[in-house]
Amino acid sequence: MKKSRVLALGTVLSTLLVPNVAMSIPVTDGLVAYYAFDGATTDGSGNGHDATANGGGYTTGYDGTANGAYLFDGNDWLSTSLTLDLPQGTMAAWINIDQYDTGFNRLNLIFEHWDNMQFGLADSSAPGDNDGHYMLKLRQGSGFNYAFGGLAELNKWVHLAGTWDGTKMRLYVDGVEIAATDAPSPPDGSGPLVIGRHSHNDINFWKGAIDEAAIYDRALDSDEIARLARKGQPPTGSVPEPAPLLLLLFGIGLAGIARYKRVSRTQYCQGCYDY
Ligand SMILES: [Ca+2]
Ligand SMILES: [Ca+2]
Repeated sequence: MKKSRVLALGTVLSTLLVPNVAMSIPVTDGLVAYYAFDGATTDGSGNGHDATANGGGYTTGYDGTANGAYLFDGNDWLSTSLTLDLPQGTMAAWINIDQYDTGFNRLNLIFEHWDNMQFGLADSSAPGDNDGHYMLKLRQGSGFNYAFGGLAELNKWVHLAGTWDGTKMRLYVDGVEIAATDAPSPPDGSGPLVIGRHSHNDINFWKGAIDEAAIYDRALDSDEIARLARKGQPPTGSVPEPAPLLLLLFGIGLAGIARYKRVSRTQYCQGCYDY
C-alpha cells in the first residue's frame, strides 16, 4: 500500500477513534461551565473556567469510561475563578458517594459558592434534620431556601440536579423531581465557585466521585433534566463505539484479500481456465 494511502487511512481511523469530549453533554444551551472530568479538570463549555486540582485523582466514570470521573477521598477539592450571579440557573452532576457526614454544619458539597449557593448533601441545619439528603440551598434576601429530599444512596452512580427560576427551586434525582420549594427572588451571588468542598473553610468535603458536573444560566425543564440523566436512553459517554469500526476494518481486510486473489490469478495463472 502506498505511503499516501496509509496516511489517509490513518487520518480516517484517528477521526473515528478520538472522542468528542467537549460536547458529550446532551444539553448545551445556557451552559456556563462543564467538567466532564475525562482525565482533566478543564471546562468543556468553551467559557474557559478550568478548575485547579487540590489533591484527588481520577476513577471510572459514570458511563464506564476509564479515568472518566474525579475522585475525592475526603480532603480533596477543586478551585475555579468562576463567579456566579444567576437570577435563574441549574447545577447538575453525576455523583457516587462513599459516605456522608453528620452533625451541624457538616455537609458534603459538590458545588459551593460562598455563601449563597450550596449543592450536595444536607446537614442537620436543614429543616427537619436532613443529614445525608440530597440538597440545593440558596441564600435569598435575609435567609436560605432549601430544596432537599431522598437519603443519598451510597456507592452508586446517581444523577442530581437543582434548578431555580425566580419563583421555585427544584431538585431532581435520576431525572425525577423530588422537591419543589418557593424561592421567589434571585439568589445572592459572589465568591468563586469551588467543587468538592466549602469555599472558605477546610470542611464539608465530598467523599466519592463526581462526573459531568455542569452549571447553566437558566432553569432547565424536566425534559432537559431527564436528558442529562439519560432517562430512558442508553449511556452516551465519550467512549467511541467499537462495533462499526471493527466492521469497517473487517470489510477493508476482505476487500484486500479479494484483490490479492484476483492479482495472483492474473499474474501466475495466465492461460488457466475457470471451471
Ligand atoms: Ca466523564
Ligand atoms: Ca486526598
